[in-house]
Amino acid sequence: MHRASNQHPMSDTVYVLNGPNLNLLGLREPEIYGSNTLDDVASMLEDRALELGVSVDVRQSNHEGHLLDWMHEAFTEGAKAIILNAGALTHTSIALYDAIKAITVPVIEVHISDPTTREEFRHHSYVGLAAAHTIQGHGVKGYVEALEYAAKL
Ligand code: CA2
Repeated sequence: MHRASNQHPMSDTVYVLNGPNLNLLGLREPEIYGSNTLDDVASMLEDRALELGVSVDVRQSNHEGHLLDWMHEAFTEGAKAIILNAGALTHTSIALYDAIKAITVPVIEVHISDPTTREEFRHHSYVGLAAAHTIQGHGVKGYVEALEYAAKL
């Protein structure tokens, strides 16, 4: 999934990267993640981005390497910020931690649910150790809050 809203310099572009299984958003487990789809989230972000004078590029992949490549791309292209919901890779991926440390683009970690109130294995976040800011447990509106935070950077 790849949705860009454009006509802005790259320095105004916020990458919104979503990891494994987030393509199922709104389609499965609505009691945990709500009933909005990732396309709905992309539309919400595009509307808010217009108001904030930034642009968003919303992507999803089930492959860790794609997320890493996109983070490197955001860095080389000079993106303003990255909003990252790495899904379960949050709790396992030292590679994502290294990527966040390696690039100068600020990364804002987002989780729809609050992983710290769920199973023990979700309590630790490699992404959170390196991210500039974390928003979790605010449902999909957490993405919009992350965009507002990014726009102020
Ligand atoms: O709360 C979040 O946003 C999570 O990042 C979601 C991940 C989970 O592993 C993290 O601990 C917290 C899971 C993404 C799975 O997404 C689905 C969405 C809807 C239905 C099924 C899976």
